[in-house]
Amino acid sequence: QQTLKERLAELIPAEIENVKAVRAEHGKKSFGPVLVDQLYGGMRGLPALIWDGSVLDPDEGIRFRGKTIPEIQDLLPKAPGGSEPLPEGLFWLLVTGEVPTQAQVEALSKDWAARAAIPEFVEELLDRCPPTLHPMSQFSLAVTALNHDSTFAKAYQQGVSKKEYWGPAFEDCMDLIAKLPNIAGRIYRNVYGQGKVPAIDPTKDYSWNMANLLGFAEKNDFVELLRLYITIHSDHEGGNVSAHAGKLVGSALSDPFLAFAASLNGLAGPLHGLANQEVLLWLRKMQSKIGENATDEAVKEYVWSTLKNGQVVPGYGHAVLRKTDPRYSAQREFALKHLPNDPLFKLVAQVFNIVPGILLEAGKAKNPWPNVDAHSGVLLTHYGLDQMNFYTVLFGVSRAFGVAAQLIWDRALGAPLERPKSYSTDAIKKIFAGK
Ligand code: FAM
Repeated sequence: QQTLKERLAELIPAEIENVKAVRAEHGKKSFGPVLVDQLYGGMRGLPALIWDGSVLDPDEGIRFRGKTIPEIQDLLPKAPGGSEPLPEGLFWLLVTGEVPTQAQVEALSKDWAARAAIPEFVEELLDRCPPTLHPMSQFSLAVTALNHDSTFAKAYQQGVSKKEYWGPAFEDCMDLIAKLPNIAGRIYRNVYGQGKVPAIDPTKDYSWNMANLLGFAEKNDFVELLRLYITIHSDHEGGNVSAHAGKLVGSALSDPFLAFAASLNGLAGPLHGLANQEVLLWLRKMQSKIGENATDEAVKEYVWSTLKNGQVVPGYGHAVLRKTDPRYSAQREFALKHLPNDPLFKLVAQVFNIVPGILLEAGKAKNPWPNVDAHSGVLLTHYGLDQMNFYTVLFGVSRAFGVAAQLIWDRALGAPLERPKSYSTDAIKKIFAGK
């Protein structure tokens, strides 16, 4: 059966023509006014990017190539005896827009297992990091160092034609995804002292190997959780910090390793991917303050104290979403199925009943509902992965799927260097004086 690269090669010419036709017909049309506030306000809602892999509806949440998370869980191939989607299938869908066969997904698992080894100097780089260096900083420096063997960088130096950029970019993206488990696993074992990094098992899927590198492969439910986790954290349309950073840096023809390292540095921010660590820290701090089985009243008071201290309630709110994140709901379903009596799950449910009302009453957050990070740490903790400073590394492993898919298509469609215009406040005053 066809490989992903062969299928992609067939799809690219038609998409190039499709974009050409859309630009010919609509290229000179306007979305409407850009408001001065958008220049100061983080470009909220500013139409500025193209990405076909996923689109985020404020009320409905994410759709991967038009499919909701429940549809993905239903449609994508699963592991033998498993019920969660295999991330290999999600990557195939993001890249091609098509649902792959079981055999195509298995071929991807094998291809990534074959590409999984990381250079010895990168292992030594990680081994030299003090355990006090945050896992995300270690992650980012190791991914940057993979530039050493970049197929794209080499091809560019050899004068590859721009029509062929997508081929070496594809190879780098496959190598990137394939090498993340060994990097993440080494960081985990170095920082948390779990000893020697096991070998990749070429007969197993990506999530099983990721779980095994963390020492949790014998917990089948954990492997199933990782399959769901990597699937739902992979992509969240093009404008979030990690997706956009990757796209921006890639637009300078920095290779996918350098581009994804930029994504990781954005994901390491507490308002973005680090929120999954912040949520657990916040829950633990709350428990140490008001006890394990606190009353609703006590929880309410604690939430208000967070806001009064000028801090955000981690795991709640979103720049685009205006409803409960379906990525939260998917995790809640998993918890109801596998760990209904977990005490931390019960606390997350209690917080879910309390926080939105308070955020609404406080009246600032445009979205008072939980996002993906409100639930993820609780699931990982249940199976024993309770080192919360590592959580965003797992988010990063997953987000590589979305960023890589986008980098491949940007090179295939000849996406140009990104260069928006900036203004000084003096200029704003001059331009709009009296208007
Ligand atoms: N707790 C307290 N205040 C919040 C809040 C929250 N959860 N969410 C928003 N606000 C505040 C926000 O700080 C802003 O206050 P100021 O005017 O004083 O700056 C006001 O409400 C309006 O903000 P907004 O327009 O509703 O949200 P933004 O689009 O500016 O920001 C988030 C979106 C996600 C950064 C924001 O909701 C937040 O800080 N949430 C907590 C951190 C978090 O969970 N981030 C993870 C997001 C997740 F999707 C991801 O990327 N992994």
